[in-house]
Amino acid sequence: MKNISSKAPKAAFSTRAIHSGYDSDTENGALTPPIYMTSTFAFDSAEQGGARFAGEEEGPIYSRLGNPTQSILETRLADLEEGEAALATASGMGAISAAFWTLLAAGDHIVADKTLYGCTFALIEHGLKKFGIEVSYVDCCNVEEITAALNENTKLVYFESPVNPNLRVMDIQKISDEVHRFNSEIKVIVDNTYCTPAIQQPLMLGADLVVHSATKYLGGHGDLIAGAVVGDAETIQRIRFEGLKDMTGAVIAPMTAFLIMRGLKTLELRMQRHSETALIIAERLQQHPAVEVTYYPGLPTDPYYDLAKQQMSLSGGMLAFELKGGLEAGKSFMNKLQMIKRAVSLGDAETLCQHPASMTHSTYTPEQRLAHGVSEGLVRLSIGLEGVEDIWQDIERGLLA
Ligand code: 3LM
Repeated sequence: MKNISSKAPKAAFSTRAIHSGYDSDTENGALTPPIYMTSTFAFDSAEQGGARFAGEEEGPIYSRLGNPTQSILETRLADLEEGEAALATASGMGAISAAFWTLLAAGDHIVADKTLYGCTFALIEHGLKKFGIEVSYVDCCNVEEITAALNENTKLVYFESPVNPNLRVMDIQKISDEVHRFNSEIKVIVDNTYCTPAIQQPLMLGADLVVHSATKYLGGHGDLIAGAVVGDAETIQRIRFEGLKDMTGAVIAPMTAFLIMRGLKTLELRMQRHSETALIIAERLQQHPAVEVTYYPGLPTDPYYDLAKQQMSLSGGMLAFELKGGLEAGKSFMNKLQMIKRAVSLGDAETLCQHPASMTHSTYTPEQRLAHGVSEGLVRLSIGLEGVEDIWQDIERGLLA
């Protein structure tokens, strides 16, 4: 089967997640894509090498510039996110930093949501700012706050939806429309790690670029670190040859690209199961007397429920909550868990529990956490693929404690 995505009518998401970008006819019939474990590629002639470097002839050169296994993954990711092109990277932070270093220069201004994954916040706060880029943190749930912050130097608007770790949801379509009305050149970048394209496709809602930590649901098995940027072909090409090739060198390993493709085959199935179980757990947490507040956009009482229904096909596997006893109760809950692992990361088959203030969001100072909406007592759960009653039994044990 040739690149299935080019056939009309378009194949189903799950079909494309399995087949897109790979033609077994050209690979000795191999069912799964070969892993090209090579750092460099031989040229037929000096002229051919020169032509490849000059961009006059297509073909591999050196694996920091691209590798055939990586290319199959990139075609597949672009297809699933409905983008023209994708770039796979060594980590989610590699993807975000390659995009930032390509699109920004000293004197530029960016608008970012006030709550970001801890290392993304640190990259902006300790990286971009050091190199003369101005930052406005705003509440991106309030589109007027974004438009009020835009100025003639603004080059990009950056947010996660839902947000790690507090699960606020942004109106991607409205933000993209308003930002582009102000200046169509400004790039709206959405971190789609929590949803994956199986749930939400920001490019279809008007965003310019999507970034991912592929370490999470895309890989799906907790056995790799990787990232991706998806968008229009011209921008992705720039990020590949500036931000990736020359500035970060954050190249994905061929074996890792293979493992992500293995994960993608079950992405839609997994997201359905993660979402189903997370909703049941969120409902039970919400009703539990020890719980002060539960954050999950799939709960009808959640302030983001309607918006999430509009732009997400499922509610996802991530939830967070605060216990009535605050920080101490949260820690004691975590220490009582038996099956559920106390670990950062998310999107794995195993249910994981972590404390953002002292772990993923410890890059913020306590004052910054307060200002940026990460409460000290918040506990985050990445709901896995185990049986729902087994997950609940462990959580209930923790809550009783
Ligand atoms: C975490 N997050 O446990 P990598 N964007 C988002 C993310 O959640 C992450 C990245 C980007 C976690 C990692 S904390 C030390 C563990 C929304 C990562 C960065 O570079 O692939 O880790 O992605 O929340």
